Amino acid sequence: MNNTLRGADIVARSLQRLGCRRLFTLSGNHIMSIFDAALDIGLDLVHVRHEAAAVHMADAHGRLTGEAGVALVTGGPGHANAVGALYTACAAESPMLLLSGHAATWELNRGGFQELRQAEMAKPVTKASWTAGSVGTLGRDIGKAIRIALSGRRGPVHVSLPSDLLDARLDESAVTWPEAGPIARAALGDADCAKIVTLLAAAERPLILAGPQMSSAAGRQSLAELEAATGTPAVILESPRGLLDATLGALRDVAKRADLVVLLGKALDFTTKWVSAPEFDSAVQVIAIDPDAELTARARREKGDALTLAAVADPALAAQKLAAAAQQAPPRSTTWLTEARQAFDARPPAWRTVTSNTPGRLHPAEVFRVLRPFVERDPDTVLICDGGEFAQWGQSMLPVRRRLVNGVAGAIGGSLPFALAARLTEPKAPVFAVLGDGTIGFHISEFETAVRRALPFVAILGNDARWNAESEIQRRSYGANRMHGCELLPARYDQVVTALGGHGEYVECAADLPAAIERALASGKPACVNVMIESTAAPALVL
Ligand SMILES: Cc1ncc(C[n+]2csc(CCOP(=O)(O)OP(=O)(O)O)c2C)c(N)n1
Ligand SMILES: [Mg+2]
Repeated sequence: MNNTLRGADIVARSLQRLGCRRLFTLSGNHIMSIFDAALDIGLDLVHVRHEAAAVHMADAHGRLTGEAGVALVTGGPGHANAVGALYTACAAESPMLLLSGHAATWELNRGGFQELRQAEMAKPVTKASWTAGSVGTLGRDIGKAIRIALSGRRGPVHVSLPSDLLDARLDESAVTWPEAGPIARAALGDADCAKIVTLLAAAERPLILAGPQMSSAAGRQSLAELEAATGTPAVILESPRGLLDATLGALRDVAKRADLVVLLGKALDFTTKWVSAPEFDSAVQVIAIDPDAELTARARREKGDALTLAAVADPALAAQKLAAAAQQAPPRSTTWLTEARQAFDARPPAWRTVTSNTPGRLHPAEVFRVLRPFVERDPDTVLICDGGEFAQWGQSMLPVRRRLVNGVAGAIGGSLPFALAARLTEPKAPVFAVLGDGTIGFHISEFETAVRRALPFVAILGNDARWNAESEIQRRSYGANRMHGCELLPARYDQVVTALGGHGEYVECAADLPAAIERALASGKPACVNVMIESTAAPALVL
């Protein structure tokens, strides 16, 4: 038996050959063979408290490193728990792989233990999803899955692994190992590049709307270079609030005046309002650059003749090439760019001084005025913002350098797993997570994971004892006397975190907040600063 390997060994070693050092996982009958295989090759198992957290962590790993994050869960219910979180990774175009154990092939259609049509279930939230068919091809499956996750428009891939294939043995010489190698990226053609530079120069008020791939630190840098080289304001649309993204100030006013919009790896979707009237000028022209031909085709269908040019190309490569080409062209006036930047950066002066009207509660602006210098203290800080009204204030008032948000999926709950994954990939950088009290309930048990793994970060919790984003919808749509079903208790989440071995702070007045954050950082533990806040609608900025 010395020269044979189990299917589980082939899976673990294939991952290792492709550069994977860490699995985000939750144990279960179907995958214990992979846990066993991981031991022999030193694959780090980050074992978590809910399968969705494992997926969120693999998602964050993918976004932060540009390498595929890997989540490993058990079959049936473990897989079902994981699938929901793929929605966020899919919308964020995050390269990651979900490996799920699966009932043995000989059990299928016979009422096998935890039998489920897993690949079908994951299909709508992945780029590709399949069930491995033989022990001999497991290595190829892993290689193919990671390649798909990292190619073109990136995103999650799922492979189900039947337990009998993981237990089966194969002679080592018969194993096909996956090849690590560069992923081909479609370059922007020279002619298209020249044409786009000319169109940008000819436009009076051009605007670049970029997609999720540009939201990494490197992506933001190259977008800033493109903006400077072309004199064209360039923003990333990464919020389901679209043109009303709290981060982007009065973008909506800028969009209305644009005469040319370049979609740079940004799907023509609801967040862009399909670049149509009344949000945009009815004569606006559109250029679509996207790695996915289906999306450039969709832009063509939607925009018809208003689509001046469509190119299938990697957005990051295209940004670099366009910037380099534009640097050779005569510089354009900076008037429009200056105007647009002022609009993006504009915040009401009242935010500098606003305070709460309720004793024992802070206004969200008070919280973020205090937090800002902490986030700015270290340029490597990773800032994580969840959804909900409180976190929108954070998105609007905190600097964006290295930031993870839930993304256009608009799903709440991922921020605590994101924080753990960020701490693992960035062992030295401070990590802050901003979230609401409803949201913290989704994955609060991951504080135990963080304590167990010694992964310090600081969660800034805005506690208004309600699911306020939904309360606000009720107020707007049905009236202040019809707000119900969204109340929560003003619970002591800080004490939950303390009980799990972390550090808790409870804050009811702004003057106490700086010292509380300082103590949270100094504790060296995963920490929760539970700040009691006034329920306040998310900021909407239109000048
Ligand atoms: C997975 C998921 N479930 C439900 C929602 C709907 N939703 C969006 S924000 C929100 C309220 C969040 O409450 P909280 O975290 O307390 O933040 P707040 O709005 O109160 O500041 C809800 C329920 C969602 N976006 N995603
Ligand atoms: Mg709340």
